[in-house]
Amino acid sequence: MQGIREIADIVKQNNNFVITSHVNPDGDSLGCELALAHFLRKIGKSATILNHNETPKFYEFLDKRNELIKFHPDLHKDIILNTDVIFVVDTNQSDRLRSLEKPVLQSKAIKVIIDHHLEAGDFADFYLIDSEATSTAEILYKFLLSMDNDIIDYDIAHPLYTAIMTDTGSFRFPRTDIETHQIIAHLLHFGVDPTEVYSKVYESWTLGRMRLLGEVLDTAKTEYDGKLAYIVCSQKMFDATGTTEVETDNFTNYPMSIEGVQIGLLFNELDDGIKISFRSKGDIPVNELAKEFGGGGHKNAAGARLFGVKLEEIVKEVIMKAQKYV
Ligand SMILES: [Mn+2]
Repeated sequence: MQGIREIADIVKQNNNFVITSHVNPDGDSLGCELALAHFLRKIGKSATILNHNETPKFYEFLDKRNELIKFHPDLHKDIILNTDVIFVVDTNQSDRLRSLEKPVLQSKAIKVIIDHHLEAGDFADFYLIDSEATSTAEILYKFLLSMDNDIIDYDIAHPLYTAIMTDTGSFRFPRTDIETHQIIAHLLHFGVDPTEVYSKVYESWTLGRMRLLGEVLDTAKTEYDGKLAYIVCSQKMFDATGTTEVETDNFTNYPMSIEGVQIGLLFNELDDGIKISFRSKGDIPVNELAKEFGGGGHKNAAGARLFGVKLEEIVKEVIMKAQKYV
């Protein structure tokens, strides 16, 4: 991987590190933050993790030492401005840092991105990107081993395992391969318990989330001879079930599980706009479709956010434009 040596030197030559990731953090972003912070402390550095959002409930088990800190400008802005290095993991777009974007861009710290998404933005100094990797965690794993072959322990393996498990949909998404399983096998050597991790992430639903899923599935429709399926989640449903957007994590898998579906869509109506999640099978570049709405992502998984638009109208428009992809 390009950049691996330069970034290793940056780690060796500096002492204070801030680690952050994208809005609405997921298993990959949180797992990478914690693994990287633990690694840095293990080699004698100081590391602070700052996130735009609070940690979702079902990922709190990863954070036994309360290291995942919700960013407050008054309390934490100076940490970002005065640190030596800022690591941004699992995104390469500065606007996805939300409330951290401004201080990160203002900071004179060396900015390093570790990520597996396409079309990197250009706000950082160094990039460690592999868009073929299942997860940022896979890239981070290789980076950590390149620095020290013996560095991995339970506290690094546990969040990395969680990150890879969640970003591969429990080891079934297309880019899961021999190497992924080899990395997982290695991580299991350090005492990670697959049953525990799966149960903490996927079997810790609230009743509200279950009811939200029920309401969302009720909206399922297909188009184009069953090749496209979509579901819609409205603000009313969030209110009625006492849930928030984070709890729609993985809902996109449901339209994809209808036989014959090649494109699956989830429309989320949020306070300030509409979030669309795009999924596809095989060679359908759903990131191109996302791009038509100002979004982006991977070939088989992408997203877009639109502001100042009506839910019903945007649903119609996306489905119309999806026709040439099915
Ligand atoms: Mn990821």
